[in-house]
Amino acid sequence: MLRFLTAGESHGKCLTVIIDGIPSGVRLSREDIDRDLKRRQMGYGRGGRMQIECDSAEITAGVRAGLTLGSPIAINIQNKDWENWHEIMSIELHTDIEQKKITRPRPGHADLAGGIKYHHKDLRNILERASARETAARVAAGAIAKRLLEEFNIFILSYVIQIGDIKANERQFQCRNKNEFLTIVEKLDNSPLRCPDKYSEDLMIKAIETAKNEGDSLGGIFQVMAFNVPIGLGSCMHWDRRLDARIAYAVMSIPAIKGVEIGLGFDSSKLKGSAVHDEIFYSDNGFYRETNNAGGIEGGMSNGQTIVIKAGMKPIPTLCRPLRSVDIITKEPFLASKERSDICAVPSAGVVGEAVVAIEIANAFIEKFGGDNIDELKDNYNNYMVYVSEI
Ligand code: EPS
Repeated sequence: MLRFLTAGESHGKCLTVIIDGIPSGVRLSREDIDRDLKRRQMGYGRGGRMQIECDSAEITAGVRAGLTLGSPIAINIQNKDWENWHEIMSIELHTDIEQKKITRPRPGHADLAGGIKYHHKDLRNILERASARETAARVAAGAIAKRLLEEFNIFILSYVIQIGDIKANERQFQCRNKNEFLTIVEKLDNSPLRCPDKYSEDLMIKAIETAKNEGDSLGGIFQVMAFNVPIGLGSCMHWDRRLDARIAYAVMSIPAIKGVEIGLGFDSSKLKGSAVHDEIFYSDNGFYRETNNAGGIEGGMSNGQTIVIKAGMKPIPTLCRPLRSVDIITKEPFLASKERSDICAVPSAGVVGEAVVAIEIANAFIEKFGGDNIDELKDNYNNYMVYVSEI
């Protein structure tokens, strides 16, 4: 079983992630992880913090001579901004801390519920961990899962399809091999919002500019696609083994995500069955479909088609424009506002989406094909693929 845990506060010294269950013998370098950490930091609409940070993964365990050992892999990602916060975030009691207490919860954030739940009178004790900074650690874990999946020609990418109410034109991609994948990703990463529709992207940028000038923020929708996933990952036998449920859980756990769809998603509920279900055909190459409304998953199992996931992100709750709230100590009303904030982080959330989907697919893959070592996993996978091709 693949599992991981993250630790770290947004302005603490570093983020830490431990990922367990990766078989031995997988080629892994710091660059494999840093590439995705950098991609998560990009995107038009990020605030001042992204100019401070330059995320990089220090691998401290689980890898030797460029290969995974089969032991837990541990990674640290330094928070450069910690230099500016080390007194406030000090592990030991610091005299200043009382004066710098945060007692004013921001609407839409974890501040109020977390403060009450954990008995904190200083809301910094909540917001530091609830911060989306934590997703850098998940991206590091996801990069390792992606590295494993790449050994089996499985590739995962994401792009932005909506910012606020501006929708991009539908675009589908094909990634049959690593070259095709790299070409598409490079193109997406070189565009400011990681959106393949240039015309809509310009409108989206203008909408972000307007939101910025108004002290406001914007959400949106990103799409994640997983290519070449073999048929039969996940299971119809138990609720908690269904691949769509596991993916939805993981994507929903990304901060600010409010909705997840697989394939046609909510739209399928408006259509007749004959318009929704992907008819089955057979040729010399085996079974095939002409449509992919199911988004690559039927009965909780991958069906061999591209897995397609959409996630809706709410607007970032930290605003420059004041919102009404109440001080938790004095109970006085006040206007919650902040000078430094991201305006829109949907492109970054897409990269986090890739990571969590990669982890879920890698987990289901390991579950199906087992193996403590990559060669064992490959043998099991290859035998199964021979069986599939002979049906
Ligand atoms: C975040 C607030 C901002 C974001 C941060 C998430 O940070 P700060 O409060 O330091 O300005 O930039 O995101 C990251 C640091 C990151 O790496 O994504 C929040 O409150 O969730």
